[in-house]
Amino acid sequence: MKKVAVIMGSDSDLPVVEKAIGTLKKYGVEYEVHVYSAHRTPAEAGAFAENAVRNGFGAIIAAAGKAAHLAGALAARTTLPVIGIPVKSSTLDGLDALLSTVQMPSGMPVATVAIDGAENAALLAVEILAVSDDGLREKLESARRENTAKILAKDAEISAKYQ
Ligand code: RP5
Repeated sequence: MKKVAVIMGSDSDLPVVEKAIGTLKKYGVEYEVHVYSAHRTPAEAGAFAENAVRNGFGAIIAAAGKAAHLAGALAARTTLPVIGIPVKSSTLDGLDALLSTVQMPSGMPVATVAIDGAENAALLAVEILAVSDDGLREKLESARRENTAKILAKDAEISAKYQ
């Protein structure tokens, strides 16, 4: 199975990124975690992306806040799918990071999740790997069934309460 790379722009992003790591763990996906910044360590970030296919990765998750160019900078150097997590790490509540991550030019896609949406970023990475991995697909389908059952149980409880 291919690995997932989890890259964050600063160690201050870790509390958000940990949710993605936890989800990858839950699905038994191999991953590597790094701190590389588009601005502070551009050479290292670029080299990681350029070597990612050769190093066995199938998707890259990139989390950054403020002027969040990390996901785009990685996407510019690889044809692997890149998933951007805009991190709420500034006085602008993450809107700055959301716009910096999502507004990519044509030809250079980044799949952007919600502000601090680390769990969905990991699930999207798992779904990408599951395209060629039936075991992983079955795990995703089973989790969807569990979620459905949980919501329907809440529906039954709340609708009974207000009858
Ligand atoms: C971004 O700037 C990082 O991704 C982080 O979200 C934000 C603040 O970084 P620190 O100043 O906390 O290192 O590049």
